Formats: sequence, C-alpha cells, structure tokens
Amino acid sequence: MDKIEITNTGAEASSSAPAKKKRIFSAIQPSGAMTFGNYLGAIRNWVRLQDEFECVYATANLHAITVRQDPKKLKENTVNLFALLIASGVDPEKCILFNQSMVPAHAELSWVLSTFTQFGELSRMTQFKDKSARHADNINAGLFTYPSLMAADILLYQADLVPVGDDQRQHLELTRDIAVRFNGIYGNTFVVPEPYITKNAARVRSLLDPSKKMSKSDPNTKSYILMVDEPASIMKKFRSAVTDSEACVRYAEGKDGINNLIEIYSACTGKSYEEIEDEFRGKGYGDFKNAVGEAVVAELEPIQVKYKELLKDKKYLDELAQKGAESASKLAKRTIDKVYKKVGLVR
Ligand code: ATP
Ligand code: LTN
Repeated sequence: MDKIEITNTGAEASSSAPAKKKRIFSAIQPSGAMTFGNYLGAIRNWVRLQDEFECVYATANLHAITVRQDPKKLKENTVNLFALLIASGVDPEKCILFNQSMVPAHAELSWVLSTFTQFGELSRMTQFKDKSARHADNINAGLFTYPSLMAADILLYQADLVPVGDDQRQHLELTRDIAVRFNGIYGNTFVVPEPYITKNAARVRSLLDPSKKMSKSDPNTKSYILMVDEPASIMKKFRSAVTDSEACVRYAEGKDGINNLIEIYSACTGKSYEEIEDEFRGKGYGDFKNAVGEAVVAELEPIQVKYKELLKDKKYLDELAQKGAESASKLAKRTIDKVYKKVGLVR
C-alpha cells in the first residue's frame, strides 16, 4: 500500500505528475481572533505557497488548550479561523486544510514522540519560559510538551518544509532533532523538515508600541488590527498609531512607528519604500496614516465579504472541515502505522 490517496483535494497524487512537489506543513492556533499581523506575516504567504507546493495546513486547537480556553469561545474561534483562512485565499481544492483535533493521529504521535524528547530540551524552550511566566497559575504539562505535539504535526505528514516565524524556529530545530533521533534508532521513518523562510515576510508591529510585534493577546485592542475589524475602526486605529515628531515620511532607524506604517502600506500596495517616500513628500503624518488605513481596508474588504458569506453556511464549512480531516487522516495513517510498528505497539 504505497500509493497515497487523497480524495477531493487538489493535492491529489497523480501518476502523470512530472516531478513530486515538496510538501509544506504549517498551522495556526485559534487562540483568539486573527490579526492583520498574522495575515501579512503568515497566512498571505500560505496562499502564495499553494501552487508551488503540496500544502497541508491546520488550525492548531490542541495547542491552544495549553492555555486555559473558554470551551464555547474555542469552538467559535476554531470555526471562524477555518472560515477566515479560506476567505483569505487558502483553497481547500488546492491544499489540505483541517482542524488538528479532528485527526487523532496528532495526539497519538505526540505521545510517542514525547518519549523521544528530553526534559532538558523542553526546559530550554523560550516559548515555554515566556508562557509559564505569563500564565504562572497554570504551568501545565501540555505547555511543557507543546513542542512534541508540534513535532508530531510536522512529522506525521512527512513535511519537507515548514514556514514559521522567528518565534517558532526553536521548536522546528527540536522537531528536526527528534526526527533524526528516531530515524537513528529505528531506521528511516521521518523526513527531516527544513524551515521555510520567506524573503520579505512582513513583521507587523504594535500600533501603540512599535518596539513590540502586533499580537492578538495584547490587552489594548487599539494596538492591533483584527481581520474582522470594521473599516471605521481600522481608520481610527491607524489615526491613533504612535509615530514620532519629525513629521517626515521616510524609512529610517529610530522611526519604528513610521517604518511599521511604511511596511504595511508597501505590503498592501506593492509600492517600494522609495515610492512611498516620494508620494508623501511634503505631506503630514495625518495624510499618510489615512492612506495606510485605506490601503488596509481595501486589502481586507474582499476577505471580509467572503468570510461573512462563508459563515452563513455552517453546513458547508463543516463539510469542508470533514473532507480536510479525511484527507489529512489518510496521510497521517501511513506514518502512525509505521511508527507503531517500529516501536512495537500492538494495533
Ligand atoms: P499570541 O498573541 O497568542 O502570541 P500571535 O498573534 O502572536 O499570538 P501566533 O498565533 O503565535 O500569533 O502566530 C501565528 C503566525 O502568525 C506565526 O507564523 C507568526 O509568526 C505569525 N505572526 C504573528 N504575529 C505576527 C506579526 N505581528 N507580524 C508578522 N507575523 C506574525
Ligand atoms: N506553534 C505555532 C503553531 C503550530 C505550528 C505547528 C506551526 C502548531 N503546530 C506545526 C508550524 C508547524 C504557533 O504558535 N505559531
């Protein structure tokens, strides 16, 4: 049983395909509403990768519960995120899109891999240190073993490449170490994945404190733009964005606020930084902030329309989630069967 069969997705293996596309895996947690930072830094890139690679994308809801979640909200956030990914251009006809909790093999492989992950390695993870400082009342075992689950996500699909932000690089390194360790003991089982770094992936900063990244867990809602924010609210947030007192739109060191706005404007319009500096020469920050706001509203408008449409048809969304989970399960089964056999676990 060597052939991978995936039904109802564009990722279907075809015998006439010239060269095998490399496989990509990535995931995003439904730990809150998606920000424009998540979109520019990650999701827009997922969309671009769909044609060149065989992509497998997931909402990482099992990861999300490492921080206490309200059950109703978690479910809602998961459905909304799934719809928002599709509205943003992630196409279930071209890739496999699914919810992590709907493919039990993630939990199964995660347990096995946790026995190939050392306490010392997990103790060195900066995300664990950060999150346990932020959630001191709930430093649970899942938060500690989070990287074993992430390794399971990636290794289950034999992913060649994993697009991740800087904050996840350490987890990917550990995934590689786990894969090499397992392969060393049991023979070739897992593809050892490489990080996939995009050249000009935007790193969007907080609108109120540009020294920090824009983050959905920031307590101040004015610091971030949500994908579902109304145009009026987006304009207002950009108007109150922190800048500097120079009153000159130019990209330069020490001008983090303006640099952030230039980067956002450039990402939305495709204009270079020089073109943007020319466009706003002699104009004040007020004009520039309005233009940035309008560009973001324009970028988000078609996504918001599609999102609202999708949410009206929960049955259709549910069908897509089921299909995605079936396709993912087929790929995952090959790996988990192999792993159980190698480790000596009866099925
Ligand atoms: P949290 O606030 O809960 O830490 P987050 O908004 O920082 O969440 P994650 O869910 O950790 O986002 O990240 C999802 C993806 O979005 C990751 O690939 C991450 O690198 C990317 N990302 C998150 N914030 C930004 C940002 N401000 N700019 C660019 N990319 C971002
Ligand atoms: N930990 C990641 C989300 C995530 C992920 C993955 C990313 C879960 N599993 C596998 C890449 C590959 C985050 O919080 N951004």
